[in-house]
Amino acid sequence: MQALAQNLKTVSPVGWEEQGYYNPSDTLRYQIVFQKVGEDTAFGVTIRDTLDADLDTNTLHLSPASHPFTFTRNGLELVWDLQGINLPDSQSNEPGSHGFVAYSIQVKNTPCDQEFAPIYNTAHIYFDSNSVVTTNTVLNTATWWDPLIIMPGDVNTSGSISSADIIYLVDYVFRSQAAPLPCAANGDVNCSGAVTSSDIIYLVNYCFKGSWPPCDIVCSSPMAWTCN
Ligand SMILES: [Ca+2]
Ligand SMILES: [Ca+2]
Repeated sequence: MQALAQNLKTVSPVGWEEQGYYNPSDTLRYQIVFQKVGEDTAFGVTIRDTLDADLDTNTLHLSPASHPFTFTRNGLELVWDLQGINLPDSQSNEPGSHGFVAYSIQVKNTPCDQEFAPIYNTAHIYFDSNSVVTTNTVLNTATWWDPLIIMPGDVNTSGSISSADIIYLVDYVFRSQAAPLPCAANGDVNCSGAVTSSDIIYLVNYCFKGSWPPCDIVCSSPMAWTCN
């Protein structure tokens, strides 16, 4: 069990909630830390990490590691080979028994009206010919439903909901003016899946008659939504 505890996968940002929600424009920074636990030096260490298919390999960037390595990528599988590392074991040299590799990557682009799939990541660490040590699994889920990006009712993406958004929506629905920003979700105030005159009525009722705020999904969030 000690070996498991010393061989970890970490991700930044961790994100919020169990799904690790994060802004899709952010870069995921993964680090794999390893330690030679026990009584023998590890002459070579190999780390294998298979990328989630929803990650964009064009954005893969290797970060500095604790020791020199050679790197190969076979499709989605990343392999760091640290032969000749001569990593001391934890009993003879605890401070020297640690190492890490790291990389950053972004999720594949997805239209902002669609949901992202969860991104799982686990690494496998091989010390010489010993059996594999499998790290913990980290989870991230990109989401456009970051209040900084998607705020139904804030049709013009000004950062707040006001009568200017009603005017913007009227111009779009009846006068074929500019579409809601950054995508239709901000204009789909009643979360029906489309932007129509019903959304204008909904927004008017909210702003001037104290009716329900935009979208149930937003109602259930801890954010306080006001029309100013
Ligand atoms: Ca606005
Ligand atoms: Ca709608």
